[in-house]
Amino acid sequence: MKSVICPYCGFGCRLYVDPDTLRVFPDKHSPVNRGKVCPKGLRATGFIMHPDRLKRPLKAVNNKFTPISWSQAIEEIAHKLLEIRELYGADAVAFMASSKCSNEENYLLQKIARLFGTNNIDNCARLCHESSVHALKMTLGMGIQTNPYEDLERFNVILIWGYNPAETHPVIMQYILNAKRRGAKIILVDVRETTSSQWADYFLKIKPGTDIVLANAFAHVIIRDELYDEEFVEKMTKGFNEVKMAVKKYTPKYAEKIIGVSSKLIEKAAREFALAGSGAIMWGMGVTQKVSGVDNVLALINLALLMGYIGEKGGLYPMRGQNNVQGAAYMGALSEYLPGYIELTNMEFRQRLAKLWDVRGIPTERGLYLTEFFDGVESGEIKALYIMGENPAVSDANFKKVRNALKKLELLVVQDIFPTKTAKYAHYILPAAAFCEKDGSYMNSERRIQWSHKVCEPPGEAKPDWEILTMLGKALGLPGFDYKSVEEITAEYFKLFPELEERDVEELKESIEGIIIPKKRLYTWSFTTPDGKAHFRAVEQISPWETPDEEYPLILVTMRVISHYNTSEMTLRSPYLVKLMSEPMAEINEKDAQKLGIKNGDMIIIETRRGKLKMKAKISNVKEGVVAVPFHFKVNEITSDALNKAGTPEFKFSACRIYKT
Ligand SMILES: Nc1nc2c(c(=O)[nH]1)N[C@H]1C(S)=C(S)[C@@H](COP(=O)(O)OP(=O)(O)OC[C@H]3O[C@@H](n4cnc5c(=O)[nH]c(N)nc54)[C@H](O)[C@@H]3O)O[C@H]1N2
Ligand SMILES: Nc1nc2c(c(=O)[nH]1)N[C@H]1C(S)=C(S)[C@@H](COP(=O)(O)OP(=O)(O)OC[C@H]3O[C@@H](n4cnc5c(=O)[nH]c(N)nc54)[C@H](O)[C@@H]3O)O[C@H]1N2
Ligand code: SF4
Ligand SMILES: [Mo]
Repeated sequence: MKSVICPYCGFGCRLYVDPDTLRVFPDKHSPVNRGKVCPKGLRATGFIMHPDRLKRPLKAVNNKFTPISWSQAIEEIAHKLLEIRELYGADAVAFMASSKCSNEENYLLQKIARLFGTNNIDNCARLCHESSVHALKMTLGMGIQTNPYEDLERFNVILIWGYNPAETHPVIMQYILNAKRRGAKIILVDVRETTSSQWADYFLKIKPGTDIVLANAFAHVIIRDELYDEEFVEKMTKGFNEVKMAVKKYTPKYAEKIIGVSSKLIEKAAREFALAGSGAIMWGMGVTQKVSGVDNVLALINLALLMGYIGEKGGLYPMRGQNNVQGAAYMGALSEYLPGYIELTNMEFRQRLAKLWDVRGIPTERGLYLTEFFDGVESGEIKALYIMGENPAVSDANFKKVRNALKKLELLVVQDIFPTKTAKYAHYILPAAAFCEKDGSYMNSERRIQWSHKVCEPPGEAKPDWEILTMLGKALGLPGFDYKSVEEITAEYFKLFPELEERDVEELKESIEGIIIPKKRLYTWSFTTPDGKAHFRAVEQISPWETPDEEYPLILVTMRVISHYNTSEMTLRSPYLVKLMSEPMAEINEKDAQKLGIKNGDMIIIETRRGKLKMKAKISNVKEGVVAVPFHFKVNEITSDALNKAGTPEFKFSACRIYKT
């Protein structure tokens, strides 16, 4: 049996796959999943044999997809890309990398983009935790999770905010529940009761978008009652006084009116957090997918800094979503950073890259964010889009706008394992090998690089993404695209990072532990900001883009369920998982349902300023005024596409109305 890394979430479970039956078994020796697996992981190979798998390169001819040879497809794509560069410049082309693909594959695609001459390279981190990256970088120095999962078991309080791990990273629950068994307290903040909230000692069900008010109220209590770690604040941080002034008005009584949670519960939870002595803060999309996303994260970081819950005494856990979203970003598949989150203008690193890549220059201007690509098409700035393993026609906000833009492109290439909703608009579709059909390395949320081994052959003529990109790089005439094996690419990216420079690829392949970079636990002594201090940032409440009004009085919130995964291209083709949920339902509060005469199971229309969707209603314990819909199907037809400072859409707040059909 060969071991692979689970192709779903960013927790990074190691699984064994039987090559004959494709049955999956969790790895007992993995320090990550420790013998556990969730329902998706257990059926990780469920979609591999699906008849829809792409098997040959296809070209759109007279509105029909016609098979074409690999050599012809690559030659024609390269020719068109070069022609567009000649006519409009390199920035007329944009590339979407894939959080589903390996480090090597993401490294190659960003290398292609930058050697081609553009920083228009991005991945779905933009739709996800880029707000966390920006906030962590400006306060602590690095935009990454600070501590390993194992630390969760020794902290005395775990604050879980806008994050539902029991559905989205199920196996991490064993760490959280081990902590709870040991006596740690769990404080959970969400806008609805969730599978995770059943484990909370303190559950604060707030109104959507009021997170800063609550976090500032916590800070108010901590400062008012002098519970903060004076020594840590004095020696290790800057900006405390600004926060002290800013949170003065956020008394628990003031917060109660805005967030809809009693001041007593706010007081109790804040004191529990502060008096614990050590603690983790874990957060997810309820925090980041807001126009206030970056500031929401800053407000949470302030709480950790007040208590010194960082390094040994605590950790910040922006739990990464996709199996390799951390790796894609670390490999440089972001339009504002080079590999290792290095600034585009960092001369020393640019020289290192140029030497390794044997080129003179790399573009310095920030590229467009993935979420700006489509406006770029609309304005005529972007003419070609190369998409590897990403499905924006479903995953991006207000997807009618996205689909209109896709239609306008002079060249759209989609490299995927399935004919996705995005592929419908493609000029060329390239068939890729799936996770267990190729070798490569992946990085999980705790920054652990792990090797995933090839178990079986890809279907038909499908090829590993790194092979496809090697052919493309060569056809574009870029230097250094002679890779004969994936290991050669691993060895190349190892050279970019000081912690990996001396490491051996073979050693990584054999290792069950993998390698954590830059190190297991960050900030035990100092911070990586220019002055070595952590920086508080005072933040004020920011209103959502669309506030509810008479016409659209309710709030549409989107979220995930355990059995489906993102745009569900994989899970809807996995027979067992489809059985668990084949259609979405809209969760509404009992009081709202009564007012509107809606009963459990009734068909309703959800309408926003962008359109309507029909689905069944499910009466549940969501906050009054909230309509909560799983995002895996079609909800982005009607979501708000307002962006925050980090380029992330406000997927979790659209004004809406509902009525019975
Ligand atoms: N089963 C499954 N697992 C997955 C995925 C999947 O699609 N399916 N996707 C993966 C990916 S890419 C990611 S990024 C992660 C995401 O993992 P999570 O962050 O856990 O994902 P969500 O369910 O989108 O959002 C978390 C919670 O935010 C809450 N929320 C909404 N609005 C607000 C608000 O204003 N304030 C607060 N405090 N909470 C709010 C929602 O009710 C929801 O319970 O999951 C990963 N794991
Ligand atoms: N309303 C709403 N919208 C959201 C969110 C939300 O919470 N609410 N969450 C956002 C978040 S956090 C994220 S991360 C995005 C996710 O958005 P996407 O990344 O667009 O979603 P996925 O469904 O994960 O798409 C991955 C694609 O990769 C393909 N694939 C799988 N394996 C391989 C491979 O080995 N090679 C290649 N080439 N392709 C492969 C799959 O078939 C699939 O088409 O969605 C965002 N959209
Ligand atoms: S927790 Fe995540 S990585 Fe582990 S088996 Fe489930 S989906 Fe896969
Ligand atoms: Mo994500």
